[in-house]
Amino acid sequence: MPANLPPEYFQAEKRYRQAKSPQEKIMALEEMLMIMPKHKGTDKLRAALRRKIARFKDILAIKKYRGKRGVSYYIDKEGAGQVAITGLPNVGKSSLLRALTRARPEVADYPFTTRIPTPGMMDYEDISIQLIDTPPLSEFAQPWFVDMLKRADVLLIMLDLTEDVLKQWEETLNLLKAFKITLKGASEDVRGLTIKKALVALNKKDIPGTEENFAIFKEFWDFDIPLLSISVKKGENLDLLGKHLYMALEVIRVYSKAPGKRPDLKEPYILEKGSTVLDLAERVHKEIAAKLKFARIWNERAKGLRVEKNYVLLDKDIVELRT
Ligand SMILES: Nc1nc2c(ncn2[C@@H]2O[C@H](COP(=O)(O)OP(=O)(O)O)[C@@H](O)[C@H]2O)c(=O)[nH]1
Ligand SMILES: [Mg+2]
Repeated sequence: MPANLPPEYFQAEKRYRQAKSPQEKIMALEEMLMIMPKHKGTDKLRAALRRKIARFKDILAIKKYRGKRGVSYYIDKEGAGQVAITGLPNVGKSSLLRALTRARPEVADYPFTTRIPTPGMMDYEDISIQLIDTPPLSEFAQPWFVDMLKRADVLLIMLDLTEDVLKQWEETLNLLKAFKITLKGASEDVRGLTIKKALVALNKKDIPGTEENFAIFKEFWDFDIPLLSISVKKGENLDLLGKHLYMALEVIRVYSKAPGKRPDLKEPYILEKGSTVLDLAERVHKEIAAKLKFARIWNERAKGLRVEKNYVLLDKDIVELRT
């Protein structure tokens, strides 16, 4: 702990310790962060404070309601997109959230450990993706749970390679269908169903003999849905999983740049794939969008190329909006 912290810092820290709600904790932490001098010696401490703030913000994202049908949950979207982790009991959903985020849902080797949803933010390159750990798929699912799956941008379906994977896959699809959900690329008849983008991860590949199960499953697989074998326990293929999740979200990140200045590479704008220069301008500021004349683009191929308002942006473009 650096010795040169001003007394105001310790007052704010005391307020943090005594805070009763996540909002109060966040306020006190933000004060501590503001007061703390910015230099190399405080880098770690400031990073730790920022992590704490982020964790309380995750907690705040869960909204709990008590209604006629009992307790309901709703999770505000954050970051580049919301991914609901779903699957039968014990496939490793909660373990995955623990491995990829700061969230700490309970993990146990008996089914139905998870009864409430837990969100967490996963870092992917320079952005973050929101993951939600959910209760297992079952015919007794609560209405809020079905709504949560329908609302998510992507479903990450997990299967357990130590069990009969084909049977689990069929059961998973049938349960989703009972909730009126189908997966993009999984069935022909989609009338009356909500279509969700999905990714399938077969977990526990660290267990000997499971490669064969994966090989057989891949043989059978003729859906247009990405398939991945992972081990949460050993951290195998989790990088690949992050990349696939990002691709499944179908978003791009672009960096804005003011004329004559360096681009702000810290905070990309996240836009839907297919967005144009004008879409970006609207996100940046209404007035800029109204006065927009053209833009200049920097990427691997172009260095300051002039483009028009309807130019379709690509992931990682640096854009200078000209009014
Ligand atoms: N061998 C192995 N076990 C795992 C892996 N991931 C999770 N588990 C175990 O599987 C059990 C169920 O995990 P949990 O995350 O609670 O599953 P959930 O019910 O889907 O949330 C626990 O005993 C975990 O330790 C993995 O990659 N390999
Ligand atoms: Mg769980």
